[in-house]
Amino acid sequence: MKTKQSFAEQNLLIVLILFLTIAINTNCYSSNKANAVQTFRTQISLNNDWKFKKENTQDNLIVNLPHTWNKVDATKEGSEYHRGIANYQKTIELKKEEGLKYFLYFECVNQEATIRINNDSVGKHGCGYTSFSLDISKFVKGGSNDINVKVSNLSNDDIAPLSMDFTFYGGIYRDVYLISTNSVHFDVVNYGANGVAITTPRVSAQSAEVGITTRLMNESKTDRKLELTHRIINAKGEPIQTFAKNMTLKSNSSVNEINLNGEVKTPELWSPDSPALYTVVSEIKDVKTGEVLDRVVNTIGFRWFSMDAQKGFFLNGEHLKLAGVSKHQDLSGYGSAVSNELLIKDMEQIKALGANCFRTSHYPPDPEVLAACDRLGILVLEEIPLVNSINETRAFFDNCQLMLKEMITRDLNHPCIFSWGLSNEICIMGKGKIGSERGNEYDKCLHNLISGLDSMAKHIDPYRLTTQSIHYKTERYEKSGVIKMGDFIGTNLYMGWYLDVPDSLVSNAKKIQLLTGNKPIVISEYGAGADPRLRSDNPRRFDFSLDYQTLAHKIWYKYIKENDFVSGSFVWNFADFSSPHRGDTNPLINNKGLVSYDRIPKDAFYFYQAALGKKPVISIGMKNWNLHTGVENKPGTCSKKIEVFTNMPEAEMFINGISLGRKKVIDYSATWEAPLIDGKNQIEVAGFAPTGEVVKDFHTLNFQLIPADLKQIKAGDAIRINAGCSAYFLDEEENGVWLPDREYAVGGFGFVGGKALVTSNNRVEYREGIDANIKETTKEPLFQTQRIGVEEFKADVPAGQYEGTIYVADLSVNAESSVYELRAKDDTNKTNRTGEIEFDILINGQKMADCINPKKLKGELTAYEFSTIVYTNSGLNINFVPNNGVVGINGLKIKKLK
Ligand code: GCB
Repeated sequence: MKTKQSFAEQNLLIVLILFLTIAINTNCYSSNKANAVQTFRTQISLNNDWKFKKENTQDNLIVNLPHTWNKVDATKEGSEYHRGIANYQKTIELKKEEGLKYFLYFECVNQEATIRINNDSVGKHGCGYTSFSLDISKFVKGGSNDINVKVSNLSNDDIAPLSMDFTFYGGIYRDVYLISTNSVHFDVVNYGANGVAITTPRVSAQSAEVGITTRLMNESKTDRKLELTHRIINAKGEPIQTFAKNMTLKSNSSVNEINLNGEVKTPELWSPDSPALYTVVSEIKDVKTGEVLDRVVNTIGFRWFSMDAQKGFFLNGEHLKLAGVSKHQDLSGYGSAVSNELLIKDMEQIKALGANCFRTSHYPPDPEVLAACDRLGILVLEEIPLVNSINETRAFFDNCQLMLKEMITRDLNHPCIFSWGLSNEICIMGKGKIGSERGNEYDKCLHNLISGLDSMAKHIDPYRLTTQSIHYKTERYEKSGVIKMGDFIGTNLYMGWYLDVPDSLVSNAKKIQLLTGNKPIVISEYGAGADPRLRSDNPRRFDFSLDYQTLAHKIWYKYIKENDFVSGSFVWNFADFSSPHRGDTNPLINNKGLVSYDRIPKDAFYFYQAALGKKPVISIGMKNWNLHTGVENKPGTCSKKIEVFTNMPEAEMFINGISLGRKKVIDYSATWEAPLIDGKNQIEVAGFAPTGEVVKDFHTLNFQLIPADLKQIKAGDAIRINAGCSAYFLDEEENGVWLPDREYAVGGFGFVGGKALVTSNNRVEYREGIDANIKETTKEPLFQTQRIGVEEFKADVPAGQYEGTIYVADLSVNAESSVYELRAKDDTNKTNRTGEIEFDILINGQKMADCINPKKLKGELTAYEFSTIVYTNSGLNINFVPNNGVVGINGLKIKKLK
């Protein structure tokens, strides 16, 4: 059972009584506590014990919220995740009391919710990311009440987003509450807000203007003389200012808006370094009886900001480079149904990264996330889920406006928010050719929609900046005029990933800025995919190695930092997330995160921590791998580059207690060639501040040293080669690391003949292997790459018994291309593809396998392994003899058994 923070801050007695009531009968939501008549609101979690049933299925489950029905199938290969309809049902017991009001508050349901109580239709909501409340007073009765929520995550042409590069999880995936209030109360059914809207129109170090708009209702049978008060309380719990007003509210009146303004002298300012917060306790009192009838609590903060096209962002009059990340809500093992505690943990990890800013891509987050940003000191750009394209209908327009209104109304009071995002890459999938009659018609609609949203945002909240995030192909934004809308522009730039080189990121941002009429600009997305299982000694674009991701971020960040016209930047993405159309190396996962789907930091995380962090820090980059391998290149050791990230000017590395020397740290990084021995290696690094402060990091790396002279290979040793791939692949299932592809050299091992299968499209001219998920394996990086035209594999091993395993998959088909167009259509260089293949295998001249045809044996894009045991007096020669096509091998392992 969960309670909200605002609730906890309310009358302690009521809280205790409530807990007692709940403890005695968890299903009884009573308004008549210990014979005391309830005077003001209660907010009770309804998260537990919902009966859940997917339409047209037999399963009847009991679930707790947050819940999504796509927790498992979103990342399960081989079938589409379920988009459909499901029902949630819950019975609550209520001692309905005359004069009390009852509401249901849904933090979020994706995407359409139809609510019935005791079989009466109560209401509907159609946006998967905003909160809403319903007045259920006239639908509930004393005794048992049946709440039914029908949920659909089917696509609906009237509701944004129409397409997306993320999973569209179905379910009630955020909290649900039952709120009861006195008949005189703050408005509850107010776009997810609590009836008290607080703005700080002008703030300086000397004073802060505060404007409070309150929505009050008297739904009682008599006119009431009331006192409205708002007490502002500082962090020490001291009231520093009270705004009050007496009024008479007519009986059964609808919403009354009361505006009060005032001033707070010498406010403690809110900033990422010092997120000073104040509490506003708002109460309605009956003047006659002195009884408090309703109370809500809000958090506010005082800060001011501005943005300049050349000089960047300023907070409280000081320059602040916005350095942030974007993030989706989902988490490995939970889908989108993530508890408040884990959502807050994410925000704490973002703070620990050193970020001062967060873009809530591509939709409003859970309210607890924003509360955490207020507390932690993280500025927020919050956006609606208007992504990729629009529909030119009234219903679609209305829905976009509703989403924007719900987002701003609910979240207006948060000091962390500095900007409202109106859309993301809205021209990536327009209708009609640009400039054609159809194109112009579409662009006109687009223009009207975005400019309407912009005006609406400014009307509801004149004190925040509006923005949009646009992609690099600007023609349609220019043609439609959308590029000039909003107070500043966000640009999603993937120079160095989908196209071009990392060095051109910022120059492209400049080009886009000029097209906006010189608006302030942020880089709202930039990033590179990285599979936590891949490392490369020679990183290159689209190899999905951790090393390329780090390399690119180092370059991107350097340019961003040096250029003041870039007000800020948001790494895409803080964490890996599920995306149903992705065929990257982690299937159905967009792996551009600085941390993995289960939040393990990648090397680039440590780089940013060093670059952004204010406290002295040092981290060994390789520490998310505790296993590595390599071939001996000096007697008894293999030297490997180990990179360290630190904000100290100098650092020193020790391997197994021996110093590798001090180095100057350049751009937060220093690299040593570390001689690694077979078995455990103790890595120690120390960073030295000029003040004498020393920071350290340690890591134990288990290293499998492959002898240069293979004659020294021992029983139990295995050699694994990831054919056609230049990266090392950490295979946790095998507790081993696959070596990059290699040519045979006398005394050693490797392939003879052939080359890596390389595909290309109009964005990426060189991608080893293919962009497709491979079935029946967890070794995707092994099976996605292939060496084609292979004749032979040779290993100069000593006499003994060996197991040889050959890994193949039919890669002759093109992967289904994503509806998400950032990854351009696959235009593979067909001459480089193997087509259907069939071959025999001979080991040391003896036929071991006939007619290996992966397509026939397993089907397209499916893993196939062939294993055999042989004895040799000396050396292994594995020959691949084609019967049909060109032989393609994805991996090869030899293991000395005896
Ligand atoms: C983008 C989109 C984002 C995608 C990202 C990517 O530009 O705004 O939704 O996930 O690119 O990884 O391709």
